[in-house]
This record gives sequence, C-alpha cells and structure tokens, in this order.
Amino acid sequence: MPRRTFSRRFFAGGAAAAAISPMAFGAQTAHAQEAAETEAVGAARGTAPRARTKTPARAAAGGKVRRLKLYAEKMPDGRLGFGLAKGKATVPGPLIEMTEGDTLHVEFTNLMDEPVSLHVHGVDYDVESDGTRLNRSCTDPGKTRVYTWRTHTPGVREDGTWRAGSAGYWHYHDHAVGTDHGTGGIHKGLYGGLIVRRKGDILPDRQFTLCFNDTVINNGPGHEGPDLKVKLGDRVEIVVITHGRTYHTFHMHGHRWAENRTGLLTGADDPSRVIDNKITGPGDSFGFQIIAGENIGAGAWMYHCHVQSHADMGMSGLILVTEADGTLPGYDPHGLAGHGPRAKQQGSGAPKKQAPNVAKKQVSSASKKQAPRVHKH
Ligand SMILES: [Cu+2]
Repeated sequence: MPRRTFSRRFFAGGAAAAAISPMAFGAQTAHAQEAAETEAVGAARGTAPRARTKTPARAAAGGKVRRLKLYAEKMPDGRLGFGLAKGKATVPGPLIEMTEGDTLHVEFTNLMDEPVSLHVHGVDYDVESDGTRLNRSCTDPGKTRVYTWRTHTPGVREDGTWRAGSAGYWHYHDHAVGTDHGTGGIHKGLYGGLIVRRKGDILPDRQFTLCFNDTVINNGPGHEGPDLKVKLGDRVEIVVITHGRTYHTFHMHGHRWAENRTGLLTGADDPSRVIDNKITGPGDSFGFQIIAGENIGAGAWMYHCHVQSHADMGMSGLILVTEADGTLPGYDPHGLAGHGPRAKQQGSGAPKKQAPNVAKKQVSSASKKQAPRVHKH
C-alpha cells in the first residue's frame, strides 16, 4: 500500500480557500496513518509558501470572511471521513485554521446515505450552525448546508470583566451518525482539528493532528503509528483530540511544551507549567509546538498514551526526527524501533512471519530512506 511520503501544507488566503485543490490531499489515503499528517486549510496564512527562516513567521490579523467546501463520506475501508473534495476524505479530517476575527462559511455536503452534521467546538455560531438533530441543524443525505463559524478577539466587556478571544486548539466532529450525539460517526472517523490563532501567534513548519479515539489513534490499527516525519529543527505543531469513552494521557518522549493556549512560553516569567504528559478526556483538544529534536538530536522518538494498558494495546507512534540530509540515526526500519509488533521483530530476519501490518510498516519505513526531503516552505 503506498504510503504518503509527505504532505504539503496547503495555504490559501481569502476566497482561494474555496478553491482548495484536490492535490492538497495528495495520493488516496487508504490508511489512517497517512491521514495523521493532515492538511492545514490555511485560513490563517498568506497566499504564498513561506521560506523557512530562523525568525518564525507570525499570524497576520484576522477579520476576513472565507468559504470552504467540506464533504462527509464513507471511505472504501468502512471508515467515515471529512474531506475537501469528493473521494478525498481522511481521518482525521482536514486541519482547518482561522485567525481571531475571521468568519468561515463551511459549505458542507453529505455524500453518505444517512444524516450527518458538522459540530464545532470553541468558536461562535448560530443554532442553525450547531450541527445537531435536536435543533434540526444536520445535513440530510445528498444535501448541502452552510455552517458558519465566527471568531472574536479578546477584550473588555461593558461590565468591565475580561472576555476571552476565540484563539485555541479546537476541533469539529459529526453529531448525528449513530445516535443524537454522533457516537457512531465519531467512532468511525468523523472528526478533525480547528486552530484559531491570535494575531502575532507563531506559525509552525509542520502540522499533525492526533486523535485518541477510544483505544486507537486516528482510527489506525495500533502499535505502528501514525508516525510523524519531520526534520531536525522543524517547528512542529501537534493538535491532540480525544474522543470515545475513556480518558488518556498524551506523552511525548524527549520534547516538552507549556500548558497554556499555544504550548509556548511567552517569556521567562510565564508561569505556565512545562509538561511532557497531559491528561485528556473525551471531547478535549489541545495543541502545542515543539522544535523537533531540540537538545536531543535526530532520532525516532516515541509518543504514546501513558495509560499503560492503552499503550500496550497499541496507542503509540513515533516522531521520526531526521537529520537535515534525511537520515535517521539509530532507527532500523526493519522492526527495531522498539514498540509493538516492531519490537517483536528484533533478531528476526524472517519477513514471512510478519503480521500484515508489520509488513506494510516495513515497506513504508524502508521507503523513508529515499523519501523526498520533508517538505519545506
Ligand atoms: Cu489512553
């Protein structure tokens, strides 16, 4: 099975967002892992690719009105997904970005044979855009409905108290399939990330969405990812979503982040706790940025749920931090990475005995050696 070797973050400003190319999703993704590297729907970005510089780029002011087409469909393998074009659904769905002050009209088309909806967390909307059965804001099969998401900047209310802005690491999901709460839709993959930035927020080089959904990650098979391929020094942004029936603890090896809105300390006096492990429960989302391999170097670094039984069930993956030349020191793609089925391959040179998913993993891992240089702007 072909594995996507990289994905290009797709930036589209203004009305261009409505014309997002199917190319944004690259090859058909038949596997949940590939979809981990979700595409950013660049509402927050400029129109041109950004060169990588030592000084990070920052979000421009919001205030724009954009339109975006989004489709819900059943995927060939039985999962349900959101996509920017017909036949291009992924799990998670596309990572959507806005900046405080922006309004996004999501022209949502239901390609499935049952009602589905688009329900969002964190931003402002009317009940018509709530996306639930109870207030008749779902989308019937074959129909298109516009869900409008608004955002606002922080400020002082008339009564003198502080009103929070919309900025944050949020998410969207179906709220109709299976039950009135979308339990069946979420279970099968109808979820995605939403980032609302504040003017001046630091923009990343690479982005990933990871959803701890019951005891799987991004509805994948477990034990083998999704793996996040980046280069040493990349500013990597990870959006973590949790769904299902249980809580989790998201842990990343070798990297830490601040427990605040952005995951970045604002200065020496920022009192935010710096963590590498965070409890997260159904309906939660958070995000952060790290500098890949900072202070530790290139390598295959694990991330996993730290609820031990969940980790043992396969809730783990790797952030593969390569050197500038694309090499990955100390990483043996033939099963020596040390988790799940891969670990069991240690000392075994017998590919025939591998479980199918391991075989696939090895093929895809082997391809990393000649994988094109991870995309940069
Ligand atoms: Cu867990």
